[in-house]
Amino acid sequence: IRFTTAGESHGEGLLVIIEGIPAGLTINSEDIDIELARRQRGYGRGQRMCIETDTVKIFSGIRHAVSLGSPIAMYIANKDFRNWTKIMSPTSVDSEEMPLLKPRPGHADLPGFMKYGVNDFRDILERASARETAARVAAGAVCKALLKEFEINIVSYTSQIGDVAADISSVEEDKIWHDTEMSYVRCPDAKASEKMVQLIKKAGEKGDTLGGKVVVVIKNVPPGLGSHTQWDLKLDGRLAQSLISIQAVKAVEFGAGTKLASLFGSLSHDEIFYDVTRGFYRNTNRAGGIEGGMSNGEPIVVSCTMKAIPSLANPLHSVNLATKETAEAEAVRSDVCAVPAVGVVAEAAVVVELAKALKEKFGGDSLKDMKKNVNIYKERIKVL
Ligand code: EPS
Repeated sequence: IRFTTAGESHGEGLLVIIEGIPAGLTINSEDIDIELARRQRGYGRGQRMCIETDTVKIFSGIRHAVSLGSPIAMYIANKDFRNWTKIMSPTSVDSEEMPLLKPRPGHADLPGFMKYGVNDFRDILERASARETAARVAAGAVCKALLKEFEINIVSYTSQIGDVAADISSVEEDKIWHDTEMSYVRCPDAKASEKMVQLIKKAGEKGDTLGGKVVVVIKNVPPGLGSHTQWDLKLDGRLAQSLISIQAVKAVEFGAGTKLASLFGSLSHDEIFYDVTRGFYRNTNRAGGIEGGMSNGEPIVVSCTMKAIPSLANPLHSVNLATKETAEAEAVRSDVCAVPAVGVVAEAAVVVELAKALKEKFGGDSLKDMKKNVNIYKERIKVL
């Protein structure tokens, strides 16, 4: 399974092609749209989200809501394009737009300007924009449908925004999902959620932005996805690559993550137990469900840290690329905080990588074959 995206933030739209999805999988465009809508929500999102109502148009690979095994191509229109037809025209037109020349620290503006030899860093920011994550979420929705067939469930929640951290120890496990989706910031701790909203409000009033942290939890992943045999086959390495490539994500942690630096070995690992009905199990999950680059059957728990968005209404110090004079960075429209959206994007990143690993292990051009193979494997593991 592999996918590729195309599209600029203010161009006509976003395209995504995902290949390798087995035939026979039920995929409804409404389910993809639900994921796209989840990505658009969250307190702190900018005006752009009031313009867009992201929906997917399926071009190929699906017939009568069932996958054909051929490449699935999907399109998400940018409604805002109607306001940018000249600026983003693919043909040569007279545009009176001034070039963007005052790069935002933390964005792709300056390195992209130097690397590509452009005269206007709009040529860079259009593709660097997190708008591209809508296409990734569409690909993720297809993979989510695949994982659902194997009863692999995925949830995510916001665990921190700025200096406000959530405490979910008192939230009942089966309520986490409901409470997360009800919260304006996708945080299941109601008190922290309210504080996060207030903090985002304050940051917005000051022309500032905020980052934070999200946690993704995937349950019922069969053991043995990924492999210890080669560096680029390790499941944690692959998930980390996929997650860190999300715009503004600066750190990825599995299980106890950076806390492990200060713990003795006796408190760092998950002791192994066995029960005839449960099979092998652990009472802790410091490894976050992955050992030796392979899923171990415990829930996969991975968190992502997102930096504060670098488009500040109250801009940072910069330099005019044409005159080399001191300047304030361009103040372009953006979000104050997009951490709630990152949770949804991170889910997509994780499910695509898990779907790939699942197909590698169990093969199958058709869902039927894949299911058969998974069942045979599960039987073998049971009687190990
Ligand atoms: C985004 C669309 C963008 C930004 C944001 C994410 O729309 P616009 O630039 O028209 O406001 O709101 O992009 C960034 C945070 C960024 O740094 O580029 C979206 O659809 O998620």
